[in-house]
Amino acid sequence: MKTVKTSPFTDQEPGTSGLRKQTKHFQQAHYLENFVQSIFSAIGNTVGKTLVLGGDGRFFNVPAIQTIIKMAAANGFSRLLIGQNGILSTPAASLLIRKYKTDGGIILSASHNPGGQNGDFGIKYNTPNGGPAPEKVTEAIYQNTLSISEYKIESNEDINLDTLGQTQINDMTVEIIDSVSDYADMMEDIYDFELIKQGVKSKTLSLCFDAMHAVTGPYAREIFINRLGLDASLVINSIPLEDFGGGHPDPNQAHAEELMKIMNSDQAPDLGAASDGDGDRNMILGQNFFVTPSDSLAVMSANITEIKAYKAGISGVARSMPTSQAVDKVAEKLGIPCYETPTGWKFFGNLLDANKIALCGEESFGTGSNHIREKDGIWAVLFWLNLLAIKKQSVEKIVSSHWTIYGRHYYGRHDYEAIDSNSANKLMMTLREKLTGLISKKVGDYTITDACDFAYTDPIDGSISAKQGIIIQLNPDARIIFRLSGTGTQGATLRVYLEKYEADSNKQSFDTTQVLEPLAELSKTIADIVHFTGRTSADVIT
Ligand code: VG1
Ligand code: CO
Repeated sequence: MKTVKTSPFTDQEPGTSGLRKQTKHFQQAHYLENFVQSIFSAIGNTVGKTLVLGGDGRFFNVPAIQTIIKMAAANGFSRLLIGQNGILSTPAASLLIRKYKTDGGIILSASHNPGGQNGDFGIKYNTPNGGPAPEKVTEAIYQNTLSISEYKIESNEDINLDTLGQTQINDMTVEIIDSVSDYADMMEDIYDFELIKQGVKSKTLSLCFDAMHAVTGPYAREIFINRLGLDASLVINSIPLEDFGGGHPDPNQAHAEELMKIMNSDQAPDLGAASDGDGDRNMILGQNFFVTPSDSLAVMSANITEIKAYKAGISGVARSMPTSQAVDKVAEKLGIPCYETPTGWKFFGNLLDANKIALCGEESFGTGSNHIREKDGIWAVLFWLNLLAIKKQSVEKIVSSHWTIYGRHYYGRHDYEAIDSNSANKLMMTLREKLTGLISKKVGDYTITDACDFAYTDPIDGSISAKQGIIIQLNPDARIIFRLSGTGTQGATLRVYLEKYEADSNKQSFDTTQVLEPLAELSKTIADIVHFTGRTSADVIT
């Protein structure tokens, strides 16, 4: 065992979902090691403890795992559960932590960020409940990174990650486990696989799933092809590649091109779906029809008791603040609470653990339930498959009927990417300063009824998270939200979220871009976007 002298890096503060940097940045000497030792120090007394370990298969995944194995051995861990070939989707890792009751897990992923030598890499620590470390833990890790002076590492040979089985390093057992089977079994417990299989056999149910060359490929092949009998040729891009085939593994209409083409063609299957780098996001499509993630959450909530695992009903729901308020309407009708949390899955953990909620989601293509403590891409796709098998209606029909009952929330997120960090901070600061002055102002066809900076008090542990995004509430019912991304690695990304409610069923099938155009213009004026960013329009609209 070696103790290696090191000195702090000042840029290891975890963001919305772990520490993310350009891969090359991660590869510099001691960078990964410092952060891992800081996680271990935050866990405290690591002797005898156990961890789940795996990643989304991107470039640097395997070398990072080898390093972490050596460090875990040197820090006295008793057991590591590692996905075969180092592969674990984020939801699968969350499940394994819970199922095998480990002291948490380390997931190597930069999620939807591109991978490869010139892409991004990331690392996150999940706590024993299977969920992303809450802010008090990430803050402790960050503080440790600022004072670290040494780390411990074993000098053993690399472990073979390809073969299932156990290896011993001193007192630590390294167990290579099947990455997929526990997860696939759990999906069978939640959903009615028999019913879906009948639909597939009778050719009344079909799916195209795009794994985007990322981690969900093996999961999708096992579940959709082997267990459900779906058409193998429609599970596309299902071999995980270190650079995701040069693509951007973010399941949205802009990045899942191949899938969009199939779903907008005459031969489109009933359901189209995609997931991201680490398998926690999902995009849901019908034939020539896009379901916004916010609507998907609302439709799931409204139909939750149709699904085997939730037939007794659910205690409550939650959404992140910028997510549209479609789910609120459903909760109101069901008579259950709807919580509004800051962006990032870590804020749902306490609510799920305390059984205040059983279903939650984010506008950024994330939905999940109390089955694990992460958002879950394939789980969401199966939810829709199961729902289609029950309702025997098209995706579009299900969603438009939903709107007739609850009203439609037109929704769009406008991202200004890789802008100068100082200018982005100035934009937010300037906006914050003028908030109170905005109230009651008439802007275009709207009146500003409220303007505030979102702060969240966790109802379970009372912890406070301030400055989570600026909300401009408008009358007639619409919202504009401004916040800076916490997952990017180059400059800053400004996210502008636009939402407009329409109760009139005669006005629910308009084009989203057109409906939101006036709000997009307003957002530029309110935040002086052109002045601060030098951009006249957003780079990506989802
Ligand atoms: C983004 C999304 C957020 C999501 C986070 C992690 O964060 O907006 O909703 O939880 O990514 O998702 P930000 O700070 O860039 O807006 V993933 O799939 O990276 O684990
Ligand atoms: Co992800």
